[in-house]
Formats: sequence, C-alpha cells, structure tokens
Amino acid sequence: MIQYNNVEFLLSAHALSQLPAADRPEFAFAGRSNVGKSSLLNRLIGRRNFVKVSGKPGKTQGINFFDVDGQVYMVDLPGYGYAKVSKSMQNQWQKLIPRYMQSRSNLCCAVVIMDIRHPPKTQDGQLLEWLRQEGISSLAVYTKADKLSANQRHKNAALLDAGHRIEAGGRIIFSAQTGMGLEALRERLAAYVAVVDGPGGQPSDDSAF
Ligand SMILES: Nc1nc2c(ncn2[C@@H]2O[C@H](COP(=O)(O)OP(=O)(O)OP(=O)(O)O)[C@@H](O)[C@H]2O)c(=O)[nH]1
Ligand SMILES: [Mg+2]
Repeated sequence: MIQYNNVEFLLSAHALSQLPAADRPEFAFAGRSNVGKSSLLNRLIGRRNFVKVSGKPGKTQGINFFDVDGQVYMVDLPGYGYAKVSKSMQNQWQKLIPRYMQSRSNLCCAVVIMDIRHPPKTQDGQLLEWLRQEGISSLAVYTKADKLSANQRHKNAALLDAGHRIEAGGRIIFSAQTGMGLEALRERLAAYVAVVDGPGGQPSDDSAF
C-alpha cells in the first residue's frame, strides 16, 4: 500500500536533464487544462491546496514531482488543449512530455483525467491511443462527478467509455470535491506498485505524441 503519510514537493522539471533518478514507482497525471489534475492530486494525497489549483486554465507549468513517503513519485503535468495557453505549454506537450513519458522505465501508469460533463475530446483520444502504441499503461478517471446527477453521470461515463475504447470496469468516476472514487483510485495505484516489484520495464521507441 501507499501510505500518503509524508508528501513533499521535489522539483519542477522543464528539461529531461532535470528529471530525478527513475528509482521508484511513478504515476503521471495528464489531461486537458483545468480538468482538475492538481485537485485530484490534492485529494489523493489528502492535502488541501498542497498542489496549486486555479479556476484559470494553465496553472500548472513544468513536470512537477511529488515524493510520497520516499517511495513513490506522483507527477503533476501541465494541461493540454486550451487554445489560449501559451506557446511554451503547447511545445511542452508536443515535445517534452511525450519524451518524459517514453524515458521513464519506472512509469507505472499515466492517469488520464477527463471531465465527466463533456463528450469525448479528440486530444484525450490521441493521448490514450499514443499511450497504447507506446505500451505505457493508462488509467482513465472521469472527474467533477459531483457536478452531475447519478443518472447523468452513468450516461456520460458510458459515452466516454465508448468514445475512447475504455473498459467500464477499468475507469474511475471521481470527484475531488466530495472524494468520490478516491478509494478506488488508491487501490488501482497500489496494485500497479505491487506489480512493479516483479519484472518491469516499458518498451519505447522514438515516435513523438
Ligand atoms: N466541482 C468540482 N470542481 C473541481 C473538481 N476538480 C477540480 N475542480 C475545479 O476545477 C478548477 C481547475 O482545477 P485544477 O485542479 O487547477 O485543474 P488542472 O487540471 O490542474 O488545471 P491546469 O493545471 O491549469 O491544467 C478549479 O477551480 C477546481 O476547484 C471536482 O472534482 N469538482
Ligand atoms: Mg494543474
């Protein structure tokens, strides 16, 4: 199990040369700008406002490493898909972030976070396909579930499943506000860590996302 007893911000990388040693299990949190990546991470680690959150898209910059119990890295990524965000952010998603993901032999899984209120988005689909091609495990999380009725939640989740070829048994319906889905998410991440203790390694090639 991951205990989440002691969480520390380690560094924000803007180049591959700044990444810490790949010496422990790592999870990356990806998704569109403003979808709630940083909020999910706060809920996951049980700290209010530990990771910077904002109502304005483009809050998170760089590849942000959080050390959990000295045993796991949780990595908060900048968002993609927002026309108004700076050129440098778009560049990060075109070059730096795919290379980061390809280079991390310790990356257990990319958690791909989507807004449960919205229909399937092209860029989320592209990221999920790219991860499949690269042989990098992904876990879909549909967040902001508190904003919908139970009925609508299930309808929208089914649309996202179908649109992105996601297995209903695999994804998680989540709310950073209420904590819905938190236990399921923690269980899934813990299961990846357990697997890493066996034989590991991710295949990768040079194609960019
Ligand atoms: N109601 C509700 N609001 C949420 C939830 N998750 C995030 N938010 C709100 O959505 C906004 C964006 O949240 P962030 O966590 O900063 O989103 P992000 O994906 O990290 O955004 P960038 O770093 O800019 O890409 C904030 O106003 C949050 O309070 C949720 O589960 N429910
Ligand atoms: Mg953020």
